[in-house]
Amino acid sequence: MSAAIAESSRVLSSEEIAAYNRDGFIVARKLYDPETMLQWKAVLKGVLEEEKASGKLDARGLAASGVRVWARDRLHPTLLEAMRDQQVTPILRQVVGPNVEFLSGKAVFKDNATSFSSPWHQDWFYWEGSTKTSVWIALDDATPENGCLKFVPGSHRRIFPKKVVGEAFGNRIDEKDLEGWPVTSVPVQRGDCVFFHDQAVHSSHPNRTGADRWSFISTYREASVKDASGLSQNLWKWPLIVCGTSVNGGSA
Ligand SMILES: O=C(O)CCC(=O)C(=O)O
Repeated sequence: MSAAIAESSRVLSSEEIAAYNRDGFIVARKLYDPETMLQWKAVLKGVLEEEKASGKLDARGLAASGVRVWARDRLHPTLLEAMRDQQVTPILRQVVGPNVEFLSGKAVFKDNATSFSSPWHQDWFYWEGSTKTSVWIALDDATPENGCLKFVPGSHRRIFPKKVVGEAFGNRIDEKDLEGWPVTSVPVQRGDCVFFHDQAVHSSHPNRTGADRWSFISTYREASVKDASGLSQNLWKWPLIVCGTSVNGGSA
């Protein structure tokens, strides 16, 4: 382990790494403390309010989609610094590799106005190119009642047929293509993190409670692999190096 990483940092056990490789996802429990998660959520709410007030964001569109993405150049400094902090970096080294770069972060919020269930999909549909790894950070407790994630374990080893529809989460997988596959709901508590492969098929439950279910999803890749992803040309022009070196123009 690098000298820069505190000895108390959490790492995955060999069993957890084996589970990640087998299933395409793993939950790291209590990676962050609940107070920090409430601070991040307050920061994100503040940013979204500012963006709405300044006219940068259409409030109705935002409420309808429940999603907002920021690349490195637009992400709030508190969140940007956290994208390579001592909680997440040791596990990224384990599941991504020795060279890691951060690409973008996304707030996904369900509340009393926005209760959607995300449809089945592989994130890879949106960007293609080299393998990406995302971290779904629970800013609130998430359960089957309020919209936790669901995964299809082992689905990350193949690309499923893509069905394109003209609405939010437009790249989807038809339910019939998942017949016979197992489905696992993944309830988490505030501060837990779900690390997942970009081919891991996932969706989420609707929020039936009216209470907040906020999450923040950060996305990374192995920076030593040249990536031909379409998003590299626009959204991901300036990756942030988490550790190691980048062949994709990433910088510290
Ligand atoms: O947080 C959710 O409800 C699901 C988000 C999701 O599937 C995604 O952003 O890829």
